[in-house]
Amino acid sequence: MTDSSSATWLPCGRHRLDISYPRVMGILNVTPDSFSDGGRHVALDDALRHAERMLAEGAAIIDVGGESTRPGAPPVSTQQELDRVAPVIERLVCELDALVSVDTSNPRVIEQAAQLGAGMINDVRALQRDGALEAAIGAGLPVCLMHMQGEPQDMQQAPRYDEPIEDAVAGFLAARVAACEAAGLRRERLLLDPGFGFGKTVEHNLRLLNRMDRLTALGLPLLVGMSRKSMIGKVLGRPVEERLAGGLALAAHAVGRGARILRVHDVGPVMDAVNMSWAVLREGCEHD
Ligand code: 7PM
Repeated sequence: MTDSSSATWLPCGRHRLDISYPRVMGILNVTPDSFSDGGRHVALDDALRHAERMLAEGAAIIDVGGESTRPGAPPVSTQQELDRVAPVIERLVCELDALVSVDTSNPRVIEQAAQLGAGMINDVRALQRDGALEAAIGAGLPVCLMHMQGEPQDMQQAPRYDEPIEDAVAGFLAARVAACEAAGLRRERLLLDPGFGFGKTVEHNLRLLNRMDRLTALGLPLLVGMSRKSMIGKVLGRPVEERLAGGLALAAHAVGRGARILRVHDVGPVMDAVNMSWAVLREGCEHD
C-alpha cells in the first residue's frame, strides 16, 4: 500500500494526498460548544493540541469546521465563521504543516481558507450556495460534494424519498458533478460523500452504506462520515460517548465498500480498523 508506482495523487494546494488506499480525516470542530471556554486563546491552543494528537495518530487531513451542522443548529454569520476557523487554519498550516480541509458552505470562508493555506474544501451543501462554485474554482482546491436533503434545521423531520435512497443520492451527486464541470471545476478535483445522517433515517443510512457501489460507479473518490452518528446510537442503543466500537465496524465496512477518506473523531482506533479492513481487501485482490 506504500508502493509509489500505484499512487493516486490528489493535489491539495501545498500538499498532495495519495488516495490509492484509504485515508483518515480527523474532525476538528471549532464551534463554541466544542472546546473549553476559558477564553479564545485557551480554546485555540486546545484545538491545536487536539489536531496535533490526531496527526500523530495517523490522520492525513484535519477537517476544520466553524458552522455547526447539528440538526436544529442556528445559522452563523460569515464573520463568526471566519473568526472561528481562520486562526485555527493559519496555525495548523504554519505550525504543524497540516493538510487542512475546511468544512464550510460559505464562499467568503472558502476564499479566506484557501489564502491561509487550506488544501481541501468540504461542503455539506455541495457548492450550491450563491458564489460557492466560483469561490471553489478560484481556490483551485479539491472539493468534497456531499448529499443532504433539506437543511440542518429541518432535515431530520421525517425524511422520505420517492425512489430508492441510493438512486436519489447518486442522481444528486452526478448532477452536482455535471454542474461543477460545466462551470469549469475539474473533475479530478472532486470527491463525493453520501452524507450519512443528513436528511436520512437509520434505514436510509444502512441501505446507503450497503449500496455504495452505486456511488463508486460515478468514478470519483468517496469520503464518508459516520463517526459517533445517531445511526450507531439507534442500532445499538448507545449514547454518543459509547459509539466507538459501532463506528469502527462502520469504518471497516465503508472501506470494504470502497470509501477512500473516512471523516472521524477517534483517529487512532479508526486507523487500525481501516488498515485491517484494507489488508483483507488487498489480499483478496492478489487472487483475482
Ligand atoms: C452534529 C451532528 C454535529 C452532525 C456534527 C454533525 C459530515 C460532514 C458533518 C459528513 C462531510 C458530524 C456532523 N458530517 N462533512 N460534516 N461528511 N463531508 O457528525 O458526513 O460531524 S457534521
